[in-house]
Order: sequence, then structure tokens, then C-alpha cells
Amino acid sequence: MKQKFAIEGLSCEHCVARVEKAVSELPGVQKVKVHLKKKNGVVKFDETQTSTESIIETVKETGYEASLLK
Ligand SMILES: [Cu+2]
Repeated sequence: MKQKFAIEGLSCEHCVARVEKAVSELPGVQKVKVHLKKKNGVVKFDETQTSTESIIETVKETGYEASLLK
């Protein structure tokens, strides 16, 4: 599935790279694209291997805030 997340606290491309790297290392994550200016990220993942909750938790562990977006 593909899910969009709001991400708070991103200030530069290093933040974007950190979040993309952390989320991409979760099992079942196929694609991660974080947009600095839009303050969101789109994650394509296999929902049998990971969950939106795990993705949000991972973003938080990296030092940012995330929530589900429609
Ligand atoms: Cu930064």
C-alpha cells in the first residue's frame, strides 16, 4: 500500500535524508519519498511486513513528528 504522512520538524535536506534512510530500513518498505517544503512523505510498503504505526514510530525515533495524511 501507499500512505502519505505529515512530517513535522524537517529543516533541511539532511533531515529528509535521515528520515528516508530510517524508514527505508524497515522490513517491507519499497519506496520512501520525503518532501521538505510540503512537510510530508509518501511511503510504499507491504502492509503484511510493516504498519503505518511502525513508520510513524520510526520517524519519531529519528527526531521528527509524523501523522497520517489522507
Ligand atoms: Cu536538517
